[in-house]
Amino acid sequence: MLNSSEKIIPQLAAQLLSAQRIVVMTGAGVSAESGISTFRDSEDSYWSQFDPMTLASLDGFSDNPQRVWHWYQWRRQQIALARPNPAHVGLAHLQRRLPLYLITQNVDGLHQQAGSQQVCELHGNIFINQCVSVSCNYREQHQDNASDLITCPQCQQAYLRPGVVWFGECLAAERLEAADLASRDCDLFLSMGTSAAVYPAAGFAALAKQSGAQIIEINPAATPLSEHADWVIRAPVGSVFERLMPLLS
Ligand code: BJW
Repeated sequence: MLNSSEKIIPQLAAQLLSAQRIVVMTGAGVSAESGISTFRDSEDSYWSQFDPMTLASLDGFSDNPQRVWHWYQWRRQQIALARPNPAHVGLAHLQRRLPLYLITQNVDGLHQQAGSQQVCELHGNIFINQCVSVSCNYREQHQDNASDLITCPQCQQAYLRPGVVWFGECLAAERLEAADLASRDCDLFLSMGTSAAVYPAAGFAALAKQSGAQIIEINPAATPLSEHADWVIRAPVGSVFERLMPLLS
């Protein structure tokens, strides 16, 4: 059901206050108002400009590690300048007050910067480096001054790569399981700022729905989830939180 009337924000506030277990799934649209590009939805988005398999797959990295590393360096610089917006801040506030489990596909760490303590980072974190070799478990926090490719200091054989999940790669089992369990067990599932196109993340709303949860989508554009959602709020998520938070504080 599409509902963009003025009443929708008070209704959302009431749903949040009465829910027993809330799951929020965020995507790139939640960081768009912090100035970070999305992947698919506009001419400026990453996959409109660059080939995803060249930059976000292990094959792409193997073909040209330098190209991939530099792209991630450029994104790290953009992200380092970004600040949490009203949606990140509002969600952190809600997490302190309500039984809210936060799942994000974003790798930018802005939820944590806004004060969210527990965040299930499904696609990893761009400020982690890890050894590309599957037989080496080396991981480190990325240092700002590391602009060139780094050889793994542990195995000394392979390059470090960003600690994000690329196409064709499995998500970390413990995060996948935690997100799966929370989605099956919630009574309110909010999907915000995601095109709901990338699996397995896009499948969690369906798991929640099968368990009887209400599904609410916040996104200015239609997605494959829209027709399955109980309500859709067609607005930028920052403006929704600016109107929502005064009703909850
Ligand atoms: C706003 C807004 C505002 C804008 N307010 N909203 C089942 C079916 C079909 C395919 C598959 C399947 N299972 C697996 C696959 C393959 C693949 C996949 O899903 N492909 C699809 C594209 C078809 N999945 C995988 O490969 C995953 N791995 C996996 O499943 O492993 C098992 C396996 C192994 C081997 C073989 C097969 C399976 C891994 C997926 C990894 C995704 N990685 C990326 C890059 C991460 C690193 C990085 O950041 O560089 O993750 S791709 C990119 O997409 C990134 C995002 O997290 C992800 C989702 O994007 P998101 O967040 O939804 O952003 P957008 O841009 O798509 O949408 C933004 C939305 O915001 C838009 O709707 C706007 O309207 C909205 N918006 N402003 C509110 N102000």
